[in-house]
Parts: sequence; C-alpha cells; structure tokens
Amino acid sequence: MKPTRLSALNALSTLLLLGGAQALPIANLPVIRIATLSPLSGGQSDQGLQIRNATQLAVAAFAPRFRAAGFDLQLASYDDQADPTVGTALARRMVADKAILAMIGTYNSGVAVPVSDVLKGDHLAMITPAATGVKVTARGLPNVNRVIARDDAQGSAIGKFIASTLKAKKVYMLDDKTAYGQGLSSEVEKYLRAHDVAIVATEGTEERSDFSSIIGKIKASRPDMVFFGGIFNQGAPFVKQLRQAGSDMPVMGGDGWDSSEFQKLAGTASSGVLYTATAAPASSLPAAATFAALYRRTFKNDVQGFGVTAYDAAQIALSTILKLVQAGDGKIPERAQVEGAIRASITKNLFSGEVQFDTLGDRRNASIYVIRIQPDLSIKVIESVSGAK
Ligand code: ABU
Repeated sequence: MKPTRLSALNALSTLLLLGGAQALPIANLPVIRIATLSPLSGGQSDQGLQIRNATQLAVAAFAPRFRAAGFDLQLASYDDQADPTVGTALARRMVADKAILAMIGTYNSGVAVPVSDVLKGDHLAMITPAATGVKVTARGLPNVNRVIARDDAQGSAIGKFIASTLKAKKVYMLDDKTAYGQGLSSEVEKYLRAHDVAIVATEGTEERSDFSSIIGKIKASRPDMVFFGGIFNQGAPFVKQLRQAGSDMPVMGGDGWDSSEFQKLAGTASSGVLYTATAAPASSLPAAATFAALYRRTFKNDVQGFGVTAYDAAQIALSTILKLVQAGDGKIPERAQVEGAIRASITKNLFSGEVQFDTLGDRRNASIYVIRIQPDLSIKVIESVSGAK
C-alpha cells in the first residue's frame, strides 16, 4: 500500500513520541513494538542508556525480518529515572499500548518488582539484563525473566572472595538502603557470618556527597575492608573521599559498581577497587567485537557489560516474537503467547552463550566475575564463577 500523508504524519508523531529513537516507518504496516524501561536521565543513566541503546541496535537488526513478515518493528523507550513510582506509572502506559509485546529492563531491582506486578496483569513479558535482586524472580511471576545471576549467588561469590581470597577477618558493611543494595549486602553478610568473618558494623546510607562522618566511623572501627552494596554514582564519591582521608583499605562493591562512570567519578582513587560483575566485560567477548564497534560508531560511546546482556535479552524477545509472527498467518501474537514462548525459549549463540530460563525465569547457567580496577583505570577479571544461578 502506498504511504499516505496521514500515515507519514502518524509516523512522524510516533517518532516524536519515542524521542527520535528509531527511523521513520517506511511502510504502512501493522506495528509491533518492543519497549525498554531504564534510567535515561539522572545519576544512573550511564547504565540505563546502555540498555536502551543496545535494544535499539537489536531492533534495527531484526526490523528487516519483521518487515518481510509484514510488520513494522519499532522501539518504545521509557525513562524510569531509577524511581519505582515513575517506573510503575510508565508500566501502566506500556500496558495500554497494545503494540508493545515485550519489555527489556529494568536496571534497578527496586523498580523491577513493582513494574512486573503491573505488567503481569496483562501478560506483558519482561527480560531484565541487569536487575539482580532475589525478589525480582522469587515471586514466580510468569512474565519476569532475567539473563544474569541473582543476588543470592552474587552475595555468596562476594562473601567467598572476601573470606577465602582476601582473607579478611573484620568487614564494615555499607549499603544504599535500596532493595538492591540492602538485599545484596545481607546476602554477603550471611555468607561471612557463616564463615567466621566478623561484621564490625552494618550501615545503610542515602548520603551522596559528604561521607566524612561514615569514613570517621570506619577508621575508628579498624576493619580489614569495606563492602558497599549500592550503585556506582554513590560508591565512587565514597571511595574518592576514603582515599583522600588517607585510608588504603580494600573496598569492594557488587555489580551496581559495574559502570565505566565509576572511574570517571572517582578518578585515580578507583585503582585497586574490587567489584563483582554479573555481565561479562564487553571487551572479554570476541564474538561481540562487531557489535561493540557498531555501538561505538552509533552512540560515540563504548558498550559495557549490561549493554551486551541487554542486546542478548532483546535478541531472545525479538527472535521469540518473530517465530510467533511467522507461524501466525499474518496476525500479531497475543501477549500471553509471547510470555509463555519467552519462558520456554532456548536461545543459542548469544554473546553471553546459550540462555534458558528455569521455572522462576532465572537463567539456568549464569556467571559472576570478580573485577579489579587497574592503575590505568582499565578493568581486569581476576576470578570468575560459572554455573551460578
Ligand atoms: N544489579 C545491578 C543493578 C542494580 C539492581 O539490581 O538494582
């Protein structure tokens, strides 16, 4: 069918609504959308943009196959600002847009939980490439899946590294009071207590800029090291101020510190910082080299671990939807069909390997990496655990 002036206007308004995230549809075809939900503004946007950008590249890669099947594939990206209330409101808008058949996100576990409750009512499937909180999947919702390990496995891996590799005897535990930070810290603490490592303090803080009173307490209690469950934009200024205060004690975080923004914010104080990653560093995946080059050309920025897992998650969703479309005689699949097919899917040859989900939607074989930031601020994997859930 020849495009009309009205369809061109519709296409333009779609483009404006989606923030210019993808090209104008060139044919007047029925639309299928895949959504992203992640922080695109604010202090955590470095990682939220990785999720959105990688999904945008996956949509561009799959669009010709959808077009051949008679559908216009589009991206609908939403900015949750790392805020559960904002995320929940956006989830309601997603549910109302019947062209959206799956969502890639969220970054934050504390956003994933209430958002998934909204999406489940309409069988709208989500795959998170980054949210590791246990509760995200432990509720057993049929629409929630993730392609990385969760925080009970990550907490044990961190605890084991602290007790066995660092051989710390006294640890100061900090967290950011969020579902993620608090949850991960409590998993680490559980492991440490069970392995005779003393916890000198457990402290939650929402402080973002002045850590002097916390650093004073840390120095007074003379721990062997600090573990901080939280996100990079809080961890980096903490580490910078700890070093400025003259302490060189080891500091470790979880995968919330997995962002190159950490080094930008903490500068040379980042050297020696330890953290776990639940996504392999993009530079360690030869199969992702072409994708990494395309990402750099398109966004003038390097793809990071959660960008790679977002691309994998988007590939799972899109290949599943495409199969349903091709088998469906020109009809748009029902959301419930997509939900069931994603949970049952086995997707091979992803950048992070093969992905299969268990009955809770967790990845059957996930990996965890212990990373140390080097003096030149590059990252180095110093241990890895495979087979984690
Ligand atoms: N797992 C790192 C991203 C933060 C979160 O899970 O809330």
